[in-house]
Amino acid sequence: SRKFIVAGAQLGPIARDESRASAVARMCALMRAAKARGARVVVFPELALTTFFPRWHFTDPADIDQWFETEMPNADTQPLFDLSRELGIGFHLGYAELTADGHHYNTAIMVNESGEIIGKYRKIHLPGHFEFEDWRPFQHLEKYYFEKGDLGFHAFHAFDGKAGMCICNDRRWPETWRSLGLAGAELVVLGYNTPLHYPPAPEHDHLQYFHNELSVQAGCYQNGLWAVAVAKAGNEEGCDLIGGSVIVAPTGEIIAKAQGVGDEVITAEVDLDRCTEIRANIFNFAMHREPSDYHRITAP
Ligand code: CDT
Repeated sequence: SRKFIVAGAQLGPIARDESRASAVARMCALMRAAKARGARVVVFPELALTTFFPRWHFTDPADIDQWFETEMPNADTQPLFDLSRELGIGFHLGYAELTADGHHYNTAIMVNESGEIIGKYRKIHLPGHFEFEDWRPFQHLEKYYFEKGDLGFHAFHAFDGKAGMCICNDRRWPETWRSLGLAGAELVVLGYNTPLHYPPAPEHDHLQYFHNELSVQAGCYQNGLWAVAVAKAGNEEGCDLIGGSVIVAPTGEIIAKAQGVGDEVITAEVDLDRCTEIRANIFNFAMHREPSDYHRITAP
């Protein structure tokens, strides 16, 4: 068997004026707590270094780029990489990436137990809207700030198995999970910033936690893989973000769940060999998938 302990490190709110150094110090404390519980890898949320800035409309390029990282690691995040190497624990981190040639992405990386980056993903399903909309109590301008990710969905060798990544809104799309499942991912990690209030359809507000679990549990079961899904949670600058970080088994069962909306570590033992229970049986892709009838899924 390939058993090890995974951790999710949910973050409570990060204030607009909170420094990256402060957020990183909080994450280092959570990394130590995860290691103390025996974790081999700890998963941090989407855009974990700053407040969720797409809730505001910035127009000056300098005001926009202040939220982005031009290097990874950099001076602010180096302590995470150093602690990873010192403790021998991997981590997953979401951040806003500005490339040398001027592209803006909502990005996540996977780092191994030696503090080395072994995988990178750029968010493909960007939710929200392209322009400022004055009727909203807060903005969700991901389509304005970020370009669609250009790295695709893929799985890479990590932790004696194959891991994959997606980010927040990606988890709601079955195509994300199936793409990662077909790539052979056995463990999918993701972070999210999900407002409790959804202004275009407020009648769904009470379903936000349910839809988070529904999406992750279905993705795991239908593809026979493990997932760690981790929130940035709590009341951030007047906007409530859901918590509910979960670790989910290939059976679709939730095996660990955060209790609050603050900084909190959850852990569970995963056995990557258990993916076979699903993949060799009900979702044996080679035997039972019928892609010749799925053409609408990839048609534009
Ligand atoms: N960060 C992110 O993708 N959040 C969205 C919010 C809903 S769409 C405005 C999500 O899918 O959780």
